[in-house]
Amino acid sequence: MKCVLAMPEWDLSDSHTKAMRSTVAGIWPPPGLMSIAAVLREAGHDVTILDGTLLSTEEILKGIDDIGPGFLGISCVSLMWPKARDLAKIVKSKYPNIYIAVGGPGPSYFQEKCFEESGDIDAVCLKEGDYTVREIVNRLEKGEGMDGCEGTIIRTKEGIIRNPERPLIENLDELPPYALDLLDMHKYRPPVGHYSRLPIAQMMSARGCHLKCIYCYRVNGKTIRLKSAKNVVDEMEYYIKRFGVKEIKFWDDLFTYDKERVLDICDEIKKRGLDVTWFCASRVDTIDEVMLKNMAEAGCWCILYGIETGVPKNQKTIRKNLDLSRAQETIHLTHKYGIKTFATFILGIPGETYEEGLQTIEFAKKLDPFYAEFFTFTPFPGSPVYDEISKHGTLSSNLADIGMHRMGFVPYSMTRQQLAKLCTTAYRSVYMRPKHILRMLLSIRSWLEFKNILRGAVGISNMILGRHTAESGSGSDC
Ligand code: B12
Ligand code: SF4
Repeated sequence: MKCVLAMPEWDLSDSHTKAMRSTVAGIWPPPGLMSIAAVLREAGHDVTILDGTLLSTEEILKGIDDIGPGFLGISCVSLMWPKARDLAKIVKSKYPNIYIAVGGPGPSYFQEKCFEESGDIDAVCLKEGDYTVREIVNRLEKGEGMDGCEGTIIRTKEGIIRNPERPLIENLDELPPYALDLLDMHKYRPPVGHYSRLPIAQMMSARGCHLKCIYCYRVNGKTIRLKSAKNVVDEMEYYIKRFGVKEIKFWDDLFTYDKERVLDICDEIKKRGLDVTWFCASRVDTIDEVMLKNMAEAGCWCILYGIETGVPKNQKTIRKNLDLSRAQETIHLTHKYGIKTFATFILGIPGETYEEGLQTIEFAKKLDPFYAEFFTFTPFPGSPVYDEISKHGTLSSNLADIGMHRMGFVPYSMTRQQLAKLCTTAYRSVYMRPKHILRMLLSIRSWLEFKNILRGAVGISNMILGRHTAESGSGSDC
C-alpha cells in the first residue's frame, strides 16, 4: 500500500530563537519516521517521507496529491501537536479516504485528548510505532478493521476505542536500519558542535532509560533495551558503505550503560577498519579510562555529558544524582584521549536561587568542557514533574514555549529577569575566556571546523548581547 509519513511543517522559529536559528541551530532528519519507514518497506509497502522540517504545508499537500496514499502517519512532539492536528484537518478535508494516524511523543502523552481536539484523525498510536504502523497498514490493505490493533486508540462508529497496549520490542536487533535513502541527507545541517564530518547518520543503539530525571518524558520505556554490539556496528557499516556516511551521531541517552558492550563495539569498529567518527552521550560517573581509550581509538570524537547543575541539592531535585566529584576528572580524562567534550547545564531548576545558578556557571568554568550549552529547565509533557509543575514555578500556557530553547518555565525561587541574566552570564563567562577562545582556534583542523567555529562564535555573541528574546513574547532562551 502507498503510505506517507510526515512531520508537520516545522520552522526552527517554532522552537528556537532568531539568534540561534541564524547561527548555531541545525536540522536533522526525523529518526522515528525513518525507522517506521524501514519496517513498512520491509513489509512490502511503498513509503514516502514528507518532512515538514524542509517542506511547507503546501509542499506536503502537493506530495500527498502526487502520491495518492491510503495511509498517512503524522509524527509530533508535544509542542508540535497543534501543527499535526492542523495538517490532519487539511488533508482529511481534501482526501477523506486517507486513513490518518498520529504518533510520537506528543500523541503518546495526549492520548484520547487528541480525538477531543481533532475530528480528522482515525488512530492515535502510543509509544513505539514501528510494528503498530505496520499492522495498521497491513490491515488497511486487507480491508480489515482496527479492532484489537495493539498500541492504538481508534475512532469507530461506536466511539473512541482503546485497544490493548503493544509490548515494547524486546529484541531491537530485529529492526532494519533507518531508511536514510528516503530523504536527501545533504539538505540537512546539524547544529554546531554536533558533528565533525559530513555526511552524518543518526543512530539509537538502545531504547528506553532506567534513570528518572524529573523533566524528561521517557517515551521509549522505563528500562533500557540494548542492541547487540555486532548489530550496532553492522548498522554503522551499512550507512558507511551504502550512503558514504563518514560520521554517526548516537542519540542514546547513555551510550556507555554497559561497559562490555562499549568495548565490543569499539573492537568491532577497529577490526572492520571502518573509517568513521562518532558522537555519543554518557554520564561522568558511568565511564572510565579503559572505555575512553578504546572509544578514542575507534573514532569517537566527542562525548556529551549532561552535567545539568553544579549544586548537589539541585542534582537531587532533578533526580539526576550525578557524582559531581567525578566530573572534573572525567572531563580531563576525555580530553587526554583527544576526545572533545560537550557539557550541558540547566538553569532555573525548581527551588534554584540566582546565586545557585551562578554556582553552576562557576562549576561549568571549572570543568572547562570544549563545548558548553545552557538550557532553561523545561518540564516536557509526560515528564514526572509536568503535572505538578505549579508547585514549583510558572509554566507558560503556550505549548510552543515548552521546548528547550525558550524560557517557558520560571521557578518561584528566582525572577524571569534573573533567569535571563543567568543565561547571558553563562555564555559570556564560559566562552569569552581567552584560554577557551585560544583552545577553540587551535583545534581547527579543517575548513568545516573553521566554518563551525565561526557559526558558533556568531551564535554565542548574539546570546551574550542579549539578542535571544523569543518571538512568542514568552521570554528568552539560553
Ligand atoms: C533525536 C531527537 C531529536 C532530534 C530529531 C527529532 C525528530 N524530528 O524526530 C532533534 C534534535 C531535531 C530534536 C528536536 C526536538 N526535540 Co527531541 N529528541 C530526540 C531524542 C533524543 C531521540 C529521538 C530518537 O532518535 N528516537 C529513536 C526513534 C526511533 O524513536 P522516536 O523518534 O521516538 O519515534 C518512535 C516513536 O515516538 C513513534 N513515532 C514517532 N513518530 C511517529 C509517527 C507515527 C504516525 C506513529 C504511529 C508513531 C511514531 O514510533 C517511532 C519508532 O518507534 C528524544 C529522546 C528519546 N530518547 O527518545 C528527544 C525527544 C523526542 N525530543 C523532545 C523535544 C521536546 C524536542 C524539541 C521540542 C526540543 C527543542 N528544540 O525545543 C525539538 C522538537 C523538534 C521536532 N519538530 O520534532 C522530547 C519530546 C517530549 C514531548 N513530551 O514531546 C524528547 C522525548 C526528549 C525527552 N526526553 O523528553 N529531537
Ligand atoms: S534525561 Fe534522564 S531520564 Fe531522560 S532519557 Fe536522559 S538520562 Fe534518562
